[in-house]
Amino acid sequence: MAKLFRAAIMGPPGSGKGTISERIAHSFGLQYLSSGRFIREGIAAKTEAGLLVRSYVERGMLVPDPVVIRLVLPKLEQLSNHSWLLDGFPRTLAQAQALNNLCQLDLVISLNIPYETLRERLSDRWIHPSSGRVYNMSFNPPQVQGKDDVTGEPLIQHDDDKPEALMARLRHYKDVAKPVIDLYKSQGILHSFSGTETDRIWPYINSLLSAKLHTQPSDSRQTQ
Ligand code: G5P
Repeated sequence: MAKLFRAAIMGPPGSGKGTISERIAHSFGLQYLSSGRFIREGIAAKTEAGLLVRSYVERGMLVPDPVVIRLVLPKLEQLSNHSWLLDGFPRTLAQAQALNNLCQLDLVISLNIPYETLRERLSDRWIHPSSGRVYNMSFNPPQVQGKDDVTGEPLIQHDDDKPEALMARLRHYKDVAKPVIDLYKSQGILHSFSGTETDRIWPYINSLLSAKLHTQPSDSRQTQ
């Protein structure tokens, strides 16, 4: 059996984690898991955990570690024989340590995107709630304005993309991500990518993953 491959993608709100994750999952056949999507599904289904976390998400705050760890780790345990990509988890050192107790990551992608770019993108983001498909009115607009391309159902905006929640999300991200980034840097598995356009960052990530997944020499790593 081919060696399993476990990766995570980190970055502030709107940095393109979801967009790039979809491309990675599509190009490399990794199972894609998003902590934000699990959380939103719980809120939409009004599960016990969903009701508990709703107020955090609406205020742009991180959901408490024990809650999000209980939500994400069982999903990973179910994928013990699969290669996967994890979007949005771990966000904190406690989450990274909990993940480390379950498995060792092979690679962590970190996205560095300027604040102004993030603000512009998120104020223009539209979502198809049941599938999680993401649109942006200039970058990847839907074929029909306000409608999902596949189902034709209406698109919505996240509560946490409103300006006050967005500022709080960006501040939180900076504070809690640093120790996580430092941890993965010290393990030699962190790869950082900077830029203002996903389409310009993507080829670098694509070639990094091609090299990793086809066991080419590790010195073929590239960053922008
Ligand atoms: P999420 O869902 O993990 P965030 O806030 O980290 O949410 P978000 O907002 O989903 O991340 P993203 O995935 O990084 O952003 O970016 P994206 O959706 O792909 O792209 C953003 C927009 O920009 C889209 O409209 C896209 O089309 C567009 N875009 C992409 N690239 C370009 C480009 O090059 N140019 C242009 N013009 N546009 C582009 O988490 C949500 C909440 O859940 C909780 C927290 O409360 C969080 O706020 N949560 C957790 N709490 C604790 N611990 C965890 N591990 C948690 N995970 C989630």
